[in-house]
Amino acid sequence: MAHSSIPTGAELQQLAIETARRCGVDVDAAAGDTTTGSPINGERLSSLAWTDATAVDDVVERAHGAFLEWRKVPAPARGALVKRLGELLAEHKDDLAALISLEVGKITSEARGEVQEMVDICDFAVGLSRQLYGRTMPSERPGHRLMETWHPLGVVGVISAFNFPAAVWSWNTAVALVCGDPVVWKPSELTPLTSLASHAILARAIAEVGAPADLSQVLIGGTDIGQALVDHPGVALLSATGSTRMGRAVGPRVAGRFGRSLLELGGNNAAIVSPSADLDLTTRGIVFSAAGTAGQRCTTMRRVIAHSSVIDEVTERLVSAYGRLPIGNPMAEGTLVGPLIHRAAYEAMESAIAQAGSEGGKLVAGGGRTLEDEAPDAYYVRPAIVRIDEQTSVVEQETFAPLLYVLPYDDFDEAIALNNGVPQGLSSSVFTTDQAEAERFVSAEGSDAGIVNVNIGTSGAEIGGAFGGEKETGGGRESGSDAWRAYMRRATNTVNFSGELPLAQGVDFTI
Ligand code: UN1
Repeated sequence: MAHSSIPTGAELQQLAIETARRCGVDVDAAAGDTTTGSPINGERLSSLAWTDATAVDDVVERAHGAFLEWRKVPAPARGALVKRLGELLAEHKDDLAALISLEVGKITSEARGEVQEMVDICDFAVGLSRQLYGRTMPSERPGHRLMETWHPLGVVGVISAFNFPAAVWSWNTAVALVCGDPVVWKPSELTPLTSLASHAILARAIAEVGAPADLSQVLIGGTDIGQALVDHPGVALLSATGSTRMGRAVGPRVAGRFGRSLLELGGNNAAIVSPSADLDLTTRGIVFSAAGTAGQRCTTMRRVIAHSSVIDEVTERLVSAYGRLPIGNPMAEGTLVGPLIHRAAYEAMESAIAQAGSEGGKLVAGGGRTLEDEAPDAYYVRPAIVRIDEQTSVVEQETFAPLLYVLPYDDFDEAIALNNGVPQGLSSSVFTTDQAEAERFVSAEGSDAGIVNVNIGTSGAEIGGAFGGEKETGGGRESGSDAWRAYMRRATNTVNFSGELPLAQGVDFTI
């Protein structure tokens, strides 16, 4: 279903410039000759100056200077900066959401949701600033105390992807700042305005509370900058979100210099639909996770594994819901599916559909472009569903587009094996009202993903939990729970107040 008309390039450019200015971006100073388009109409949105890898040494050195100051500030006082950041993000919620829609093509509600994640992680990090707990352990020696303390780690490099251009930075930054670490950010080349705006809002908070200006730096440019951060010995933690291919290049290089990396890579997330599932709820859960964000979340549902007794009904309900999805201008009210980020994403979707066809799959909904007359350079697609009997090689790949495979199973062990039978391990769900099935799915013998849900879809995680996954997803955890530990270094302290020198393990070393 086509929805609402597509705005012109001039309209979007005007909105982008005004909005970035309101967030505090010096648009004239940032101007340059590298253009970025909007996926809404495929036309030019911004022309900005790019920097390159030669800037990285100086930027990391300045960040290190800020670190030397910031690590001395008590953590609860560091929390005051993040508190102010959260307030300013809430004030600019509509502005940042507009920039996200303009650069990524997210519908307004989801773009606002992304900014809400930023506000939420700030709240979380402020609380965390008083809870960076270490343990004390009983020492085996009399008159000794054994404990651990957590200290700021150093400069954190953040490489983020186009699809969550602001929230992923904020998960890292809010937590890094309360942990005592400065951040150097290399955002996606596709989302420079959202990045400059987010950074400008933090820069304002930093100035207001009198924190070191170099706590936050952003580098607008190409992959050479990311590579320089990966290799820079001054970057203590490299937090990278993107494709598995990118992670495969980043992980070993950071490890090679004994740096720390936090990787959040591809997903190929499945939902199991059991015969007992509430199919109304299941359908809604699947459609949001599979077609929402035009299939461009790392948590997007890409596979449905449905019991053979319900697979036909589940498929029919999905096909019917897909037929009613309003596709179009993401900033228009009522739109649920915006454009794909670019032509390559569309081509990848089409080629996956073709490959699925050759591997025995049948396209039962969607596929192909829509609105190409109105917006020839934009890539609006109809979210697609492919029925396929086996988990063939195309099903094992992550195609970053709204393409959902529906597969059958007969017994629950087989469903779990299919869920786990892909290289990625980010998110997973089971729709069931059978408690034993739900418990098995979340147990050690169940889903092997980092996110394991019951009766909700695979996407849209809250910030309070640790976010990330296993296998080719990279193993990193960001955001809530105890993910903060990756941003600090732990020291184990043994303090002797006995006046004697008993050795551990009963060792005798009398001189
Ligand atoms: C991503 O797609 O990189 O759970 C992040 C979710 C969001 C974050 C997705 N909270 O879908």
